[in-house]
Amino acid sequence: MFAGKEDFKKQYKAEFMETIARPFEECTKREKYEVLAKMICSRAAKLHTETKLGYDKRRAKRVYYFSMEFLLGRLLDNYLINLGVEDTVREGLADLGENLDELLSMEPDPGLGNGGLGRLAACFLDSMAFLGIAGFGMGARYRFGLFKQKIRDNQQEEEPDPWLSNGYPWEIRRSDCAAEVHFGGSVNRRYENGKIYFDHVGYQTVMAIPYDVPIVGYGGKNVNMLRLWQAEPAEEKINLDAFCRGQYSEAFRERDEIEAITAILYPDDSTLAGRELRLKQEYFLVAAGIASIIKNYKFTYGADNWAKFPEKVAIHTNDTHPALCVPELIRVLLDQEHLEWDEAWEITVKTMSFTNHTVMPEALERWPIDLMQRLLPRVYMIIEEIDRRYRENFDHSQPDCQRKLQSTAILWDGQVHMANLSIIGSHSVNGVAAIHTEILEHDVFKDFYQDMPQRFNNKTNGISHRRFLLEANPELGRQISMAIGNSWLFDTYQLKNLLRYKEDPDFLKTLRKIKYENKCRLAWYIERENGISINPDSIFDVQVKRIHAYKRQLLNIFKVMYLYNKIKKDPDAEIPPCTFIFSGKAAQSYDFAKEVIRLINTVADVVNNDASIGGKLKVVFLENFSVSLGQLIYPAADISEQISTAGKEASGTGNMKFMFNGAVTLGTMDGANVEIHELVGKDNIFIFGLSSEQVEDYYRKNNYHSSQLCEEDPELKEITDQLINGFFKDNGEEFWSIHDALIRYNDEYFVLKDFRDYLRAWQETVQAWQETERWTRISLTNIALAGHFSSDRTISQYAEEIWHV
Ligand code: 26V
Repeated sequence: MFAGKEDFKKQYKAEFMETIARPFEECTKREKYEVLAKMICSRAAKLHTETKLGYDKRRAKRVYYFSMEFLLGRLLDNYLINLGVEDTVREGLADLGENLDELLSMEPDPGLGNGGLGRLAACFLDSMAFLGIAGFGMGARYRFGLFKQKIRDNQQEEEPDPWLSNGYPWEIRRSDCAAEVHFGGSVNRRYENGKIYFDHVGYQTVMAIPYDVPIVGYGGKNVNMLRLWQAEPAEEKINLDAFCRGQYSEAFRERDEIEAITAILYPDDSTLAGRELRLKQEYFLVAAGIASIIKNYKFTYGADNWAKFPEKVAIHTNDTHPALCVPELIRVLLDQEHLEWDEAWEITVKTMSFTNHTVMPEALERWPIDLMQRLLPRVYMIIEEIDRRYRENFDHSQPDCQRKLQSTAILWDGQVHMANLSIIGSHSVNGVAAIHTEILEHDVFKDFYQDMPQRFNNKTNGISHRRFLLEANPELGRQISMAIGNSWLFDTYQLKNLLRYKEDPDFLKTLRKIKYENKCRLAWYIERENGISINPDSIFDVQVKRIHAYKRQLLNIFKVMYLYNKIKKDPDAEIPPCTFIFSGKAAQSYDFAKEVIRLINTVADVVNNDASIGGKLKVVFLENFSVSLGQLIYPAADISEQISTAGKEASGTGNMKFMFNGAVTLGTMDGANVEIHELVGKDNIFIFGLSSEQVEDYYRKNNYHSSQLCEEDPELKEITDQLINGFFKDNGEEFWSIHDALIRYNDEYFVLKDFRDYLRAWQETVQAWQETERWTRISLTNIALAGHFSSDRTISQYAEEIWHV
């Protein structure tokens, strides 16, 4: 790419006159970033053309990964690393008097996702590109990403995130690949030559314009594409009459309505409000994506070669959000390509696969039938037919058949059950961690599992170690490579060779030094952002993720309240200096989660400003969590808090990001924690709390009584009382809703029940931390065994066992 730093400098400087017609010296830092990014993007796009030629030549099977969310994070540093030119560019820039890190920080972090599901999709793209799989992302180009979180008066406030306002250098608009999407209208049946045809008429046409973002694989050999679709009017829709009457909003109404489809990411990952716009978004992505797949397929394999389709195309749906791929593909095969139902159905099921990411019933998608019918009349007809055939083949003689039909049918109670549609319409259904898949098989989807066990499988999540270790923690990356060579970058299992250094005091010391420096880096950030001064020698105890009742940030802050109360009573209590770090967003309408944020910040105010505790405890809530903020936080953590109620967290991926960076897990037997525990063994992780079986047992038998438990435990009682007894009076309202959830509504997530065991495990963790050598060995063991949680491993399994590529 660059023959050396001189060559880079020459090309880079020439680029300025090309793109902004001003010399390097006269440009702002943002412009310097933009020119550099644009330059790397166009090189990457060229490499993509070569990659694609290779795929075409090989007639490689294509994988299309449909997701309503892709949380890419910043790309420039990642791509410089993947292309192997980071040092060249850094040195070249230094010669020009510029600092690469400063330019990197100019890049917007596109928040096109809510959390784990969206980031997983981005890690998968990275791994597919690295592994040379012809994998393409299909997503939406939201004009506003997930809201910007501001903390004011201890509370979350939401502000829009217009991430595109300065342009985005990584995208290439492809008007030539536009697709049409049809909404509304009605369907006419027509009988011709002994065949029934369905004509969709009177619809509104929306244009889908793709913006392609190159996905550069590590090593720079493969460059794939993420295709982000934007909604636009078919023709410039302006009502001139209204305009002339001065009624401007009316004049632009239809255009605005269409553009609204990709205006904002749906920011609630806890409940489906059943909003029409969200359904429009889902179908928009699906219809545009399927159209482009079909076009590409016909171009390569001809217009009547459909039987081969599942051999050459795999379509994967990231949760049920793109579940309409099933009826949409059938619709195209029937109405456009004139296949018979049986053939279209077989092709579709063989092509489609589906991942479930949650067992929380309120997050399982269901759409009102009347809405679906009005918005997507033809697609709905097909769903109805799938449901009819499913019921026709259903064995009505089996025991319990009515209940079973109710739990598996697509149409029930006036709603379309999207998970059931996905399962019936796919050849593979997977969960994202072993325990999660077990729960799907034996609980959530047990009736399906009974009938078609072969359809179910597990694919434990993974993360991009190149972003979350090599890029986020370059010094650790360097030391690992110096110790064991750099093969771990493409084969993460090689990290286990680090175990050889377990008894090497120098290496352990180096690890401590790296951690210390990362903690200093985060401490500076905290000082700058929150004005709180942090002791880098304190324990960094970190919980960063979306705020949800089941993730139990509440349990964590109760621990802080407990410690505070303890020090207040006994100033000599033996507690090492601790910094409790929280970060994460709550959905706008999730009142409970927002109260938890307010509680954390209120406790922080009290604790941080109480001189009498001698700075032993500090509590920090970092606003506006994002991929890039995560990259700063994970490398600095000592303790990784993974404390969800057992059975509720499908996998978690933050747990893996911490692990790669040598943080030690304090967690429940939930999600992928179970597999971390299995790998590192009980001496290298701190486990507490009810098991998922115990949790289920309490629900079933209804024999947990939180208020009684609270009465019996004076220290716990003190904490719950502090929520409402004026303890925080100077800091605003009492926390009645939290108190109610715990006491009146019987603590659905077992915060009080797990509290004592959590404290016990935390104390053991802190004890281990104080034994410096032992702790560093635990940390090293975690890094050494993290290799299993690379998304390269996950994607290899998807490729082999689901997509057959
Ligand atoms: C849910 C919903 C439901 C209403 C419609 C909009 C919407 C958007 C996002 C979501 C989130 C789906 C669930 C999710 O993010 N699950 C997380 O997936 C991670 C990757 O597999 C996994 O590690 C986490 O445990 C799981 O909570």
